[in-house]
Amino acid sequence: MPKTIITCAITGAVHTPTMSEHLPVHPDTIAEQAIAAAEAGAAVIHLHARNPANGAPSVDPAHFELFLSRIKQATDAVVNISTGGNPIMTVAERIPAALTFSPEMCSLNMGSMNFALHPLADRYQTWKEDWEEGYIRSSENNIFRNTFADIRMISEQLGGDDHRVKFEHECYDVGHLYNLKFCVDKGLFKAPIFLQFVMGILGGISAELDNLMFMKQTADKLFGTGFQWSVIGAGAQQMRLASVAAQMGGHVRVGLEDSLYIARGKMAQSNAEQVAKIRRILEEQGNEIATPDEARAILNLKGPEQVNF
Ligand code: KMH
Ligand code: ZN
Repeated sequence: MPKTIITCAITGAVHTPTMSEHLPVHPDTIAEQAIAAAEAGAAVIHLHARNPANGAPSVDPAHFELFLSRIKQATDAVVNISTGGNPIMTVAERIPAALTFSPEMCSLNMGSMNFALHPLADRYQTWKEDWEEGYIRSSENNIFRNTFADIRMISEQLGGDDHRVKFEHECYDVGHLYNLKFCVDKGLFKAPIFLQFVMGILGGISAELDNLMFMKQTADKLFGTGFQWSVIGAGAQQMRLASVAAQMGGHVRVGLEDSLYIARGKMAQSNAEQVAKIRRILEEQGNEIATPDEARAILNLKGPEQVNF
């Protein structure tokens, strides 16, 4: 069994300040929670930025700059910058931070979808910030745009010799695996490709074990041995899907981007708390946790000395 890479997604663009006081939305808390998550065992830190003034999702390189070098100085974790950024923006708007900082990894979303968060809005009567309710409700009618041309553009701009970024291919449904297969056959991405099965987002496949099996079987059929894979169980299924994925030879992603909870009905106090929990579960079931350098070897990353922050 290969070692298991724990990715921790620190803040994302799904949850808003009202939803949890523990969600880091300020550069200081993003940095502190990222460093603590790495110390708890996360080899990869997946990062979005927030506007420090109001906690809104931001793709501004100036907002990333406020925490990237702090994280790099304090940990040897692999930094992964999101190119999903904010589901209401185009790809061209979402990639300047990745182009500026040239990280070892970036996310790459493998299809267009109605990335729907609107059912969350009915849980809250009042909101801390005035952007939150409209942002969440408007997702009912929003297409998160990731066309084949967008995907090719990201691969050319970030995957080529200038940046040599390794992608976390976010696949929200089985069709996204076929989109990726098409791109691999066109020569856009080289093995080992790194698949992230994103399960439990409304608009994509649900977070059920039989769907996890189907995603894995389809990946095996399409990519043979030329891939590594990981799973996000968004919301309540986070720990369950992660522990099963690791038993199947997959890697795992946790973090407050994907779930605000540590157990049924209990809010997580931090990203590190989720990392520590999945680490305990995995070690109990016999998985060994990959260090950042072991993750670099498994995923064939360019190395921390090649980034621009
Ligand atoms: N928020 C996750 C469900 C990205 O950053 O590119 C998907 C995500 C997208 O992580
Ligand atoms: Zn993300």
